[in-house]
Formats: sequence, structure tokens, C-alpha cells
Amino acid sequence: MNPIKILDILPEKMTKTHNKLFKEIRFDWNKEEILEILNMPLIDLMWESQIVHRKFNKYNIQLASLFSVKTGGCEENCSYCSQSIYSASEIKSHPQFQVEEVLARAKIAKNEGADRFCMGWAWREIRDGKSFNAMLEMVSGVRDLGMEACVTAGMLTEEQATRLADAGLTAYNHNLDTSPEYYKNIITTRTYQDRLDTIKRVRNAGINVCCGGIIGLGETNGDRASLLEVLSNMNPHPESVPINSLVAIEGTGLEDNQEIDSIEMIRMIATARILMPKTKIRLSAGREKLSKEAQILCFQCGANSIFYGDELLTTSNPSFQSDRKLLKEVGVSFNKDFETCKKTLSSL
Ligand code: SAM
Ligand code: DTB
Ligand code: SF4
Repeated sequence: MNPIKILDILPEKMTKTHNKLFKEIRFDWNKEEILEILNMPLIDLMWESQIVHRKFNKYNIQLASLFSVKTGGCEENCSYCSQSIYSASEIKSHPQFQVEEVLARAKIAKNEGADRFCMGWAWREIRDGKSFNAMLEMVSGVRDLGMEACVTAGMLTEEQATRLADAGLTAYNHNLDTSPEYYKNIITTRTYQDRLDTIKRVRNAGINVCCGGIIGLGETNGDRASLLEVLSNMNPHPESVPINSLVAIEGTGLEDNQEIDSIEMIRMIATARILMPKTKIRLSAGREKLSKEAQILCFQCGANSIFYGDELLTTSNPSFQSDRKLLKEVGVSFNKDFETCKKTLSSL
């Protein structure tokens, strides 16, 4: 049905909200407006977000596979992370994988239907030298496979960003994680401004920005709105916004945090979709705790990408096969190339 037709039959109050939301892509959202959206009656929020999603996007889901190229031993103290040297989790450090090994993993992901390959380094920042040169080779190797390449490796300099752009990097992932106000409760070894500066360097180098956050850190709804305010006031908006829900890992500072309700994830995704209509909203960590139905509601409210593959960085994720089954049930295409997608689906 044409959404404009639905608008015609809306009660007056809802039409007003709608006009406000619908007018254009905005970069001036404020916290109060965002909180109002985040706290809307759920049914209205789901409906509003779906209309925005259908207006601005095709209904497909991007599949991004993730690989931890360098695991553990990170000097930052992010209290949710098993890879930090401050964490008592039993995660085994692993030296950086070789270029060939990484590209072999990218090929497997491609054969499974992924069209983006994201590579993670447990680093505070990128340092020049052999490891960085290998990263550049990995990026161009992934691009040669016809996939999008994303890297997440901490802070970087202008020059490093330019070299990554020259190697063909599609996107750099650097999350703000939470609100500027709550940030100090989660990480103290770097500042919010450090994160913003890195994101700016990525943007200036012409690389797409992948920047999101985590819910379940103990933050309030106000903090969630505040994080979304920072993201939606970036102009242009980040091309990709991962919404993670905390995977409470034993030995990390947040191991005892209470699990968040799936409805909160749905609200966060729906609100992100309304604020940033064209951005890829990635339903990220924590999917194993979501029922099939909750994930479907996330897709309906505008999530249009998932991390696809049995593993995230150090924790597990739904299997390739179960995700393909889910997407088949939902009936959305999951690859840019619809024919390839249909072939993969029919071979299930
Ligand atoms: N070291 C780099 C950095 O922090 O930018 C890259 C890797 S880091 C693991 C990537 C992102 O994963 C973090 O910014 C955080 O948002 C998310 N993440 C890490 N551990 C998580 C957890 N236990 N639960 C949910 N999200 C997590
Ligand atoms: C993002 O926002 N989430 C991904 C990716 N970017 C790098 C990482 C999730 C990590 C979950 C915990 C783990 O596996 O260690
Ligand atoms: Fe290091 Fe990234 Fe983990 Fe923070 S989230 S401790 S920067 S690997």
C-alpha cells in the first residue's frame, strides 16, 4: 500500500508527527525530539519507522562477515571487551593472521553470500610498519574479490586514513558506543573527542563511516537518545550504524549486567531508522539472544544489515545456515545481486 494513502486516514496528532519525520533528511535532531520518538507507543514507532524505511530503502539485508585478524592484548580499558588487557576473561590472544589466511576467510564468506568483509584488530591505534602494510594488502585483496572491505582497528592518523583509502577501503568502523555523558563509566583510556577526531579523519579521507553503539551498558534511555543525537547530527550521516546489544562476557567489567529486553533493541533500531533514513542500520552483536520474531521486527523497523557468520570477534553468532533460513522465511533478498541470491536460496 502507498504510505501516503495511510497518512490520509491518520488522526491529526499522528499526521503532525509524521509530517515532521517525513519532511526531509535532517541533521539537526535534538535529544528531546529523539527521546519522544524512542518512547513512542511501540506500535506507532514500528509503523513510523517502517514507513520511513520503505520510503528511502529497498527491502534487502546486507550480509557482512566479520573476522578477528588480531585478537586480544588491547591497551584500552573498554569495560565490555574481552580483548582488553584490563579484562580477566580467558580469551586467548592470537597474533595477526597472514594476508593469505585472511583472504581465504573472505572467499569463504563470499561463497556463503556475504558481500562485505569486516576485519578487526584489537588495537588502541594503528601503528605504521609491517602489520599496517599487511592490513593494506588485506584491504586490496578483499576488494579484488568484489567485496566491500571494512576495517576496525582503533585510532588512526590522517596519513594512515589516506593510505587505507588508496588501498580501496570501503568503510572504517569506529563506534562511539554510548552517550558523551555516560562514556567515562565505560572507558577511561581515551576520550569521546578522540573517537570523534578519528571519525573525522576517516570521513576526510573519503572512506565511509561505520559508527554505532551498544545498548545494555547500564545507560539510560536519555543516554541512548544522546548517542543517537551525536550520530544523526553528523553531516553526512554515517553510511553504517551498528547497533550492538551487550554480550556480557565473563571476566569483563560488565559481566553481571542485566540482559536487555528485545523490545529495547527494536526501539533503538526503529529510532535510528527514523533519524537516519538512508543509513545501513546494522543489527549487530547480541543476535543470539533475540528470537526469530524479534529479529524480524528489527528488519521490519529498518535494520538492513547483519553480521553474518558463526563468529563475531571473540563470541558466537547465528550460523550461516540458520541466517539464510531466517532470511528466506522473511522473504527479503540479501545480496546486491538478486540472481545470485535467488540461486543460493534455491540451493538450501
Ligand atoms: N579496537 C577497535 C575499536 O575498539 O574500535 C576495534 C574492535 S572493537 C571490538 C569493535 C566494537 O565492537 C566496539 O567498539 C564495540 O562497540 C563492539 N563490542 C566489543 N565488545 C562487545 C561486546 N561484548 N558486546 C557488544 N559489543 C561489543
Ligand atoms: C560492531 O559494532 N560490532 C562488531 C563489529 N562492529 C566489529 C563487533 C561485535 C563484537 C562482539 C563481542 C565479541 O565477539 O568479542
Ligand atoms: Fe580494544 Fe577495541 Fe576492545 Fe576497546 S573494544 S578494548 S579498543 S579491542
